[in-house]
Amino acid sequence: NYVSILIKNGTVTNDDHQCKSDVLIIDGKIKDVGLNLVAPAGVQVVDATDKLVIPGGIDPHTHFQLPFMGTVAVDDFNIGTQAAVSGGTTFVIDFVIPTKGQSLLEAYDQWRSWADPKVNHDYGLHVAITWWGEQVSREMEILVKERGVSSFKVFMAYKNAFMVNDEEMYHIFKRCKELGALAQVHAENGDLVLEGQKKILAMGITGPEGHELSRPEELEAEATNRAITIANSVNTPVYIVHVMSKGAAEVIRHHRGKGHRVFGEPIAAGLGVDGQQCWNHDWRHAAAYVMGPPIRPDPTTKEYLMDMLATGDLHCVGTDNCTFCADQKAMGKDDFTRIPNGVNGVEDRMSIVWEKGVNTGKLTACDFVRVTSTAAAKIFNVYPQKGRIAIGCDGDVVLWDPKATKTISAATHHHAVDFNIFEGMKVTGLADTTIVAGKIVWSNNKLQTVQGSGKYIESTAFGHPFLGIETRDIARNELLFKVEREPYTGPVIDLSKK
Ligand code: DUC
Ligand code: ZN
Ligand code: ZN
Ligand code: ZN
Repeated sequence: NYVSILIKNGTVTNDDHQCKSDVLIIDGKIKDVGLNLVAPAGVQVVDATDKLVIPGGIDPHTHFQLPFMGTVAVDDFNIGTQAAVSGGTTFVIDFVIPTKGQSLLEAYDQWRSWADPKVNHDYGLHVAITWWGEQVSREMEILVKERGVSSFKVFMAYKNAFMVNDEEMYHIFKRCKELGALAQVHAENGDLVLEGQKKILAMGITGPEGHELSRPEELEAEATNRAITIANSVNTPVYIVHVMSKGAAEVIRHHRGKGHRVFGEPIAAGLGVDGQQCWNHDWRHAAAYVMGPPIRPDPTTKEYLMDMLATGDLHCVGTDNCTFCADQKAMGKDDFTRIPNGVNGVEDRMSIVWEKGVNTGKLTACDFVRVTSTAAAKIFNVYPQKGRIAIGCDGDVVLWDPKATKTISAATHHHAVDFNIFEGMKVTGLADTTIVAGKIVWSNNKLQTVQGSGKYIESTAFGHPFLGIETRDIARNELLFKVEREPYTGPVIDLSKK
């Protein structure tokens, strides 16, 4: 029972093209894009004068209700996806994280059972590989061929929990190559993080400021270089999640300059704030900014990362949304190594990028769509079902108001968490109206979401990071999705060549 909507008088903005156009959505899909479209009987008309009509945002990195560091993240799949749509995001890719020794399929089923009844918009899943063996190798293939998983993440940190060593990483990347799946990495030298934590605690530093001191950016840059080196050794592309430092970004740029296929993901926290917040005298305030890898204290890091997005050296903006309330953060009151790592971001990501990217003149409106939506859709192979305004694409559309302003605050946000790391930041550029599968779920500052209405979206293994306007299941050689009519024939950014 999809609703039909005609969006009139807006400026349709894709990653590669911008023009005045109406957009007709019927039965959850975009049916027509063009000037002076006439509303068929019974269709709701929405006026988008002075608004950009953009593909719904895609957050490729969330951890809703993640069991982590002895507690569980408070934004669950219901609240997390409500926060998402209130900020203009209509698709997230969360991470299945099996424990060491656990069946990947069992963990995948676990995440599906958490998410399916709760999501207010579509979602996808990456799967973390936390151990290695025959069973893992077999289950990776089943995930790719039968569960729509096309990306696998390894952790180089969180020793004794999720971390894998170089030998395991080599085998996992090799398996990704065989399956055509994309390898993703949390890049920090986990052995040295542990030693650094012991060293800083031994110096008597137990507060949140000890977090970054114990894992400086060299440990991120070193691991980033090592991950790329191992990926290159098996000739498979690699995607670095949460690029937090200049050092790590430099490493990525260096390898890309040599023609290696590396993708980098800055996150909202890293673009919006700096790690000096961890020195705040209010413990709760300081602890709220503790995440891994740390938000760097160098206040120019965020502008640097934005510049790298503008040039295409970094690719899409995630959030690592993984939220813990004050009482949970307080588990680390006497020992920063016990502060649950994680920050908010899924609600504010789009506005942070507009404010820090477009309002500063670094990004065009098309760039904004690229880094908040289209690049992720292409890299994770759900394009153009997601990430584009064109005939045949999903009716996940946002009316973006470039002039609207708000001051971000925990008092008004839609997260379950009791703190917002962007508290007090004034942003200009907001999601005015968010449409999910042809239904308005956010307008006039009110949510009208339907819990459980979102669907799990299968992705397909790549073979190639950008398959154009057809989405093919390489393993089964089946055409899964094709736009009905080619909407645009101009140049298309090929991420593999950029
Ligand atoms: N970092 C975090 O801050 N939280 C969840 C997992 C991670 O890698
Ligand atoms: Zn991580
Ligand atoms: Zn290289
Ligand atoms: Zn993460």
